[in-house]
Amino acid sequence: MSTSLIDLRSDTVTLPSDAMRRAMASAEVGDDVYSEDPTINRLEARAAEVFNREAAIFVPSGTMGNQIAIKLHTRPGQEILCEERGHIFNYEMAMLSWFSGCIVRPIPAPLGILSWDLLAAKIAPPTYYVAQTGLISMENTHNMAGGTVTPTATMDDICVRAHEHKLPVHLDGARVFNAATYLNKPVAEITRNFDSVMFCLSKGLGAPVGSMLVGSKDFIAAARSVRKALGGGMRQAGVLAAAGLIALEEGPKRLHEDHATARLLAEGVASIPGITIDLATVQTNIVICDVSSTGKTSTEISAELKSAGVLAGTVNPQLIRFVTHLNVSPVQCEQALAILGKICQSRA
Ligand code: TLP
Repeated sequence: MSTSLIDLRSDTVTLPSDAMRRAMASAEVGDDVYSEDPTINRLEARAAEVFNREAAIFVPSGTMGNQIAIKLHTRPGQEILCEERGHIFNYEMAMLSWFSGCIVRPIPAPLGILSWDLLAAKIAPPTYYVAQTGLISMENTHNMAGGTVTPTATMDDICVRAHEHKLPVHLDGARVFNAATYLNKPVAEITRNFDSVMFCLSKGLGAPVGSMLVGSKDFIAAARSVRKALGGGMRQAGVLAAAGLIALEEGPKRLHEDHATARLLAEGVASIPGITIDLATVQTNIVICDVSSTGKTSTEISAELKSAGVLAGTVNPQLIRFVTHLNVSPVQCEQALAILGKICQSRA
């Protein structure tokens, strides 16, 4: 058995390829706060083209991309509708309250997949004494629902109907290329009706740093100001954009491999006594399973996995998360499964 670490905590752990490192070393750079970094300008133009939008902006992280969008779409005192396990609500340090002065009205949805009916029931009535709904934010794939994919027709329906209600819709598309791979459609098609889309270069696509926010020319011009206010003006960051360009071109082509590895892992996990998993949730590169019937908590199991060289994430005391990516092979997943099987056999 291999003694090297098998890191299944997240696809954020991916390491830049040799091609990325070479491109980074030779990247042409300039001061991006003056919009003079040619590599960043190329990346932004290419992202806008891939998403069939007017413009795009490079941001240091997915969190910053989401929070810039939220700031621009809302006013203080408004509510944001999102799925209850959404990243913007649970993992972005309450920045939507802190920075934008909004609160979330969380909505539970089966498999994390919202529908217009679920959302419509939570839109605030237009009375002067309740906080008004300012934004709908969707997540595709849905991370904490297990990487599930919202179908294109559902996303289109939500966006069109939200617009009829004069509500903007933002997409947290941190893993939107995984959704596009699952749906076998271009990202431009599956995101066409959103007012803004954030996607990460630094997850399954393999770049070391960076995310993009795409939208209209005016929206992205305003985003440039908010990014600067947040300290996200990164100067000669073309060294990062050079890797981002490779991630954008090459990354999506191999995501089906991560999905196949996740399926292998999920099926193996499903056969371990004491672990339960709904295989229907395993659509992309995330595997979330319930370990409560093993007699151990997810923290205990993850600590035992770690001492055997396997890194996994815990969602809560019952749930463990494994994420597949370009730096983990099917063989390593088989090894991780064998280790997990042994840990679950030895009851606490
Ligand atoms: N997700 C991370 C953790 O923060 C949970 C992970 O390991 O999955 N939207 C979604 C849907 C995300 O999953 C993440 C990161 C972000 C936004 C934020 O991206 P970063 O980490 O670049 O700020």
